Amino acid sequence: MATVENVRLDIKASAKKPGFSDIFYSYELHPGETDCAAQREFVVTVGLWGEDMLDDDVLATDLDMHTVQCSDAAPAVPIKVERVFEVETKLLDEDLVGDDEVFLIVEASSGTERVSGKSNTVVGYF
Ligand SMILES: [Ca+2]
Ligand SMILES: [Ca+2]
Repeated sequence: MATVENVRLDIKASAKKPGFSDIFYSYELHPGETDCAAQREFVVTVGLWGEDMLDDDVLATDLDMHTVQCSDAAPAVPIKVERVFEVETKLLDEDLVGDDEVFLIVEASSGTERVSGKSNTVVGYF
C-alpha cells in the first residue's frame, strides 16, 4: 500500500498579483511494491483546510490536480514532488478574529486505493 509522507506547506503573498497567495507544497509518495510493478499512475489533488478548536473547516478541495507515475525501474523508492499554485488570499481567511491556521491535505488515488497525508499548519493573518 502506498503512503503520502512529509507533506510540507508554505504560503507567501504573490509578488505579481495583489490579492493572491502562492501555495508552495511538497510531499513524498511512497509507492507500494505492486504499484511499481504495475507502473501505476496516481492522480493527486490537494485540499486546503482551516484548523479550528473543534471541527476543522474545509476551504477548498480538488486543487492543483496532477499525476505521479510509479516506475518499475525504481521500485518502492519515495517519489518527491514539489509544486506551487495560487489562490485568492481571501480563501485563506478562515477565522474572522485573530490568526488563520491553514493546512493542506494531499490525496493520491491510484484507482485501486486512495491515500492521503496532512501538512504542517501555517499561521498567518489572511
Ligand atoms: Ca482557525
Ligand atoms: Ca482571518
